[in-house]
Amino acid sequence: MHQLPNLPYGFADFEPKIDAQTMELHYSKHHQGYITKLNEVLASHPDLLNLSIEDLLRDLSKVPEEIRTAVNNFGGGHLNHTLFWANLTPEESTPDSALRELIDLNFGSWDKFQEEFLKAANDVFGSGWVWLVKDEANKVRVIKTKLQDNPISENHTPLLGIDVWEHAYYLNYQNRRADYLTAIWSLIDWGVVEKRFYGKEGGRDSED
Ligand code: MN3
Repeated sequence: MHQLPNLPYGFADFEPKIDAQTMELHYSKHHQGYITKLNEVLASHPDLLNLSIEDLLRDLSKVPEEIRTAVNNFGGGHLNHTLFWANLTPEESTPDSALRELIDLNFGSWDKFQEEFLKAANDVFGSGWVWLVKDEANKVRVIKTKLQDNPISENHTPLLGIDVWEHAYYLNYQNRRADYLTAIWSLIDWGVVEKRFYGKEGGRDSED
């Protein structure tokens, strides 16, 4: 059975940038909702319940066609949010020199990276995510995904994922997605991004 990961901070720890009510609803209703539905879908396929969420989504062709869309939506919702919570920290976080070098190499400069990332996040039409990923050639780049698709299904390693569904910001920011993005940019745990690049941290969910 898939379960909510524990959060290493409290719901109110990002106030006033992200309000406690949004955090609580997002975690205990939205994320839990994806997990509940994923477990319901997998109940009829016990062999698949033994796979980690990453393994399920990495190769969706292993998932029977009649539940593939549901596994992608609910499983993606589970993995995306698991990665997202771990990407955030109430502590001060600055990218260290190795990560900065990597970004400079791939984007030209940190400012260009930030600009490209935030533009992509603003440009997501409707519900989706923006990501910094490592591709198969070990390059990092910014991509957008629709709904709850996860980059792992396209052979990309997600390093940083930001939720731009309205439920992530609407209570506090209404239609002002750009303001939410400015706020959340200041809450990113760059150490986690770097660990994921080097394969030291997977954002794996807790399993029974
Ligand atoms: Mn969400």
